[in-house]
Amino acid sequence: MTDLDKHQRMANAIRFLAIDAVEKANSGHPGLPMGAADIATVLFTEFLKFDPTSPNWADRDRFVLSAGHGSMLLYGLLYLLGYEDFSLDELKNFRQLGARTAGHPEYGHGAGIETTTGPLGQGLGNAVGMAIAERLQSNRFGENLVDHYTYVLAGDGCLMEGISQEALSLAGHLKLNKLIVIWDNNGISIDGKVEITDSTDQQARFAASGWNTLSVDGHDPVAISAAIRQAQASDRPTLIAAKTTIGFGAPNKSGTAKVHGSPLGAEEISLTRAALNWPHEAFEVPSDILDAWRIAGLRSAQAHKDWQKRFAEADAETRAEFERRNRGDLPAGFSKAVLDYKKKLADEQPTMATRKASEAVLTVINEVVPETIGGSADLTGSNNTKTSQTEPVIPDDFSGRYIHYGIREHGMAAAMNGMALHGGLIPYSGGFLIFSDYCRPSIRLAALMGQRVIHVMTHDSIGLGEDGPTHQPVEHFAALRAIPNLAFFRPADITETLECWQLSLENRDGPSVLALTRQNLPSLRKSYEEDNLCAKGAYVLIDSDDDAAVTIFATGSEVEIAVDAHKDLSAAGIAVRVVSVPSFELFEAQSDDYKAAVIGNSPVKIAVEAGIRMGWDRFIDSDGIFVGMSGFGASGPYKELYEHFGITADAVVAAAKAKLSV
Ligand SMILES: Cc1ncc(C[n+]2csc(CCOP(=O)(O)OP(=O)(O)O)c2C)c(N)n1
Repeated sequence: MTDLDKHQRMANAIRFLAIDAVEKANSGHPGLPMGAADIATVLFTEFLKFDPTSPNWADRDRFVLSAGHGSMLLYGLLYLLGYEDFSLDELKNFRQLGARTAGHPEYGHGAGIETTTGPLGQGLGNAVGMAIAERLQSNRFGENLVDHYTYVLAGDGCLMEGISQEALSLAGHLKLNKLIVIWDNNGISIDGKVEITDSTDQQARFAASGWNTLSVDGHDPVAISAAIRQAQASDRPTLIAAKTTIGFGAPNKSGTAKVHGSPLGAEEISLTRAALNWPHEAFEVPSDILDAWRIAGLRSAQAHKDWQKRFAEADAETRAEFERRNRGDLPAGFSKAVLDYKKKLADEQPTMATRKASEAVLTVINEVVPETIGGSADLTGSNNTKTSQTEPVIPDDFSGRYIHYGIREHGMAAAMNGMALHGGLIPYSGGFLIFSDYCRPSIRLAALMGQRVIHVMTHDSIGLGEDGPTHQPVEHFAALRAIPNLAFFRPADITETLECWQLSLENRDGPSVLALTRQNLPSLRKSYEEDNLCAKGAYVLIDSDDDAAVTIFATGSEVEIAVDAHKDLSAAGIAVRVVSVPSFELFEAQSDDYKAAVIGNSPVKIAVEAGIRMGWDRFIDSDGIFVGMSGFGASGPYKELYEHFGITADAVVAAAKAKLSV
């Protein structure tokens, strides 16, 4: 058997596993795996550094299938290479409930899947983050311990999505030369030929952002191999445009959108078996080819051993620190630093905007948690995310801890997911809360994947004032609270900001968003409490001796309004409680008894929040009083806006009195 024969049979094994699994599931995409099988075979048998027996080896090369609909390409590879989680039975269960082989690759379903992909372009964004993480970790721990490539297989769809522009321009700017994107350039998407919707010169587009670009026949293993070798030697990230035929080998359907999104069908499959000379049963891989793949699975075993040796030779402190960061444990000094600062705040009672409070808190955190990587989407001075410890990361120097992401919210959030997935780092961002819409798809994926990324989102309401309704979040609290497994925090003062930061860092299995104000807020926590009161999501800030006639619930900047209203109502002889609600999600996680006690039985329940009512009936019932927004904001000084929209202590007092008929 010549090398070419062997290559083709190995690639055909991928093709037919995909064909057979899609046929059995009666659902899925055979076209991409068939078209990209040659590329994948070259990449995995000649280049990728990985160890199926140790799939989470920290210094493995990362492979991201950004075109997640071609999931059978990845599952087939993982089975052929000997990853334990991907047995032949798993492949036969493709797309079935409970199988590791979900419709799109799902992070956490099985070792070997580096990220969840499916929403096109996200994988490319994640890969940029992985490549950034590699450079950062390599800078910190040395090339002896961190020295790997990040490979991406992207389709036309990934490159058409807007996120690709943010991702590629950031990667080009940072000169992420160990990022290699292979574009499955098959000219076909679902509606037909790509040329009916797009005429971009992709290579020119990447080159314009500082990429090295190559083009190659994606069915010629020698040419693919040469291109990857060239890419590895580049001082810039590389795009390899690999011309392929979608559904390669299917006599009637290849090169058309017919192989996208539906099984080939029995007749076309038997014609394809004949055309590719693959006379085997469904799911049968001849033993010599399976052996060849399993041998390929061993190709980095020695590299892994060598790495382990180098790791063992590192000093004990480096080893412990590397392992701690990769496990995701916070350093030993973290809790003490938080409590010490909380004591100081209780003494000093500072008044400041929560964005400024966040900076003060971050200065404490960044001192003791060296794995945080800050950043902002060009709003550093507004988001207050840069502290004295965080020098900028620049193209030729990754010793810093702060990334100027540029005006690229979506690319930033996707890259942060990639950094978190890579391991060893805790990324946090800065942006305006209104532009959570610009990165929501990536935030959602962080929640789905259970990744610890922290988004600092400032200017969180009409309280931002003059920038007006385009910049004033109204529905965003509700929209972010709606994402499962996302912790959305709206702290009311500096102590709550500290507590919410602590909770975000301790939330290892999901993302957090901190919604922070532009306007100053007083300290509302009057005494030192060792317990993190925000951990319960809602807590009684001001209790009432008598059975309270009124309970006021509020978040963030509106807790101050609730406290003022409490004063006025108390002066009028009305018993009032105030409940601060920094996080709906954490509140829901408490016991029924706790929740019932916090909500209480006051005949009048009022919620105050400078956003829409959605979600608040949980606290105040449908007949409760909501003091907040019911439409878009307006441009003007913020105090006037609060008056204009009736979000004031006077309004709360008047509404309470009216309801009590006093
Ligand atoms: C953000 C997003 N929009 C739409 C889709 C639905 N979708 C899945 S695959 C696809 C076409 C992708 O074309 P291409 O990347 O060329 O893949 P190929 O046809 O080569 O398999 C579309 C529109 C998606 N998965 N993600």
